[in-house]
Amino acid sequence: MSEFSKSDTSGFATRAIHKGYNPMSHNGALVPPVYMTSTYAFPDTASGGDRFAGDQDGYIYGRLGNPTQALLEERLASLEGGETALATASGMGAITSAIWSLVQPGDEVIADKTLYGCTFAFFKHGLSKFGVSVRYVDLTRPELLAKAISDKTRVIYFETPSNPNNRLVDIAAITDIAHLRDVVVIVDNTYCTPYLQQPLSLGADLVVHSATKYLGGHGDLVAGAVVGSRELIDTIRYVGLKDMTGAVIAPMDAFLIMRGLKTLELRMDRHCSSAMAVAKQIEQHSEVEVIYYPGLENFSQHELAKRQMKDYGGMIAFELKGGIEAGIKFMDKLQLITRAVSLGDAETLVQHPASMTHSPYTPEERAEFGISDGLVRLSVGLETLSDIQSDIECALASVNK
Ligand code: 7XF
Repeated sequence: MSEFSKSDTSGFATRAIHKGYNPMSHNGALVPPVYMTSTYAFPDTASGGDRFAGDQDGYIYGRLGNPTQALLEERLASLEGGETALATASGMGAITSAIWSLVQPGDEVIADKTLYGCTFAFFKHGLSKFGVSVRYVDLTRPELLAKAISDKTRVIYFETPSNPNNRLVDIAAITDIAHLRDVVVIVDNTYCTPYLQQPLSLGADLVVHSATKYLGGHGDLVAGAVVGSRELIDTIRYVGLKDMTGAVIAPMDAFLIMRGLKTLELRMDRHCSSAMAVAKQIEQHSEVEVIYYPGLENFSQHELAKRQMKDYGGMIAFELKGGIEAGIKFMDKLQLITRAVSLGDAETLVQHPASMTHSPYTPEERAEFGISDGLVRLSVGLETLSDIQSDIECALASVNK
């Protein structure tokens, strides 16, 4: 097969495995080569100058691009349904490169009330320090956005489902309001991956990812990505990344993400089916006060989840009746499930948002933004389901002992 026969009408898994690569152009190598180089030779001096001036195609220097990275970007763009993509050194590299490219002093960003802790910290300590104000609006209620948006608003930013408490934001409803005012909508699609949700098809302008999570999928790298129109991505690459953050992805990490992408569909199906079973198990347990999983019938935004997501993901958040003490006891009793931050790995991971991923928030901010102290976050992995479930059962049983 040649790369040309694999157009965008191919299925998701086919594009995740083949998109943009023809072995026959690479000595028959089945797997794309890794270009471990920081710089590129110019055929002559004039060509070098022409490339810098943008008058000639061709690689210049590793901070501006690399062929292994370019192939990953082509695949990510195809999977998200975007024109093009930029891979970065981390999820925070993607978020900061995008936002620094879009704002200037005096502008305003509107962000949802629940965000990953370091995204919140960037808004609070980064943007505000340089004259960009951030207004936090509960975007689960789009009518509040219509009231909050102003002539100063340049960017609307949210996660759906949100980290850590799985609140959902109606992407189409938000973009309808934002686009009346010419505001760029950025959606963090880390929890879903493009297999479960494609924000660009619902009107969003940019999608950002922590590729550290499901896209890489094996807990062995830190990386990120931004996907969107060529106009926006070129600005983010040549201004935000090249001159401001320098958050360049390493070629080997680009290669490893492509290896992960080959099994993304398979892995996500398994994450989703196991998480659904685990969520039902936790929901019916007598020690459990509240559980947030979009696939449960009792989840307050279940109808939106059905409409917006292909399946309900691998992330569960819950609180035990005994609050934070019971939650910590539960976590410490787990034998198989690993106490660690991050998510989307083969290993099931558990963490305590208030003291870990969301510790950049003050206790008052956490209370205001719905991140309760007793919340436990579970990233359901790919182990044998009955082993995950019996570990949870034993830990829950020992909470009151
Ligand atoms: O820079 P990173 O690759 O770690 O990505 C930052 C990031 C961006 N968006 C979302 C929704 C994320 O979850 C993350 C990273 N979150 C990890 C977590 O929540 O466990 C980080 C561990 S402190």
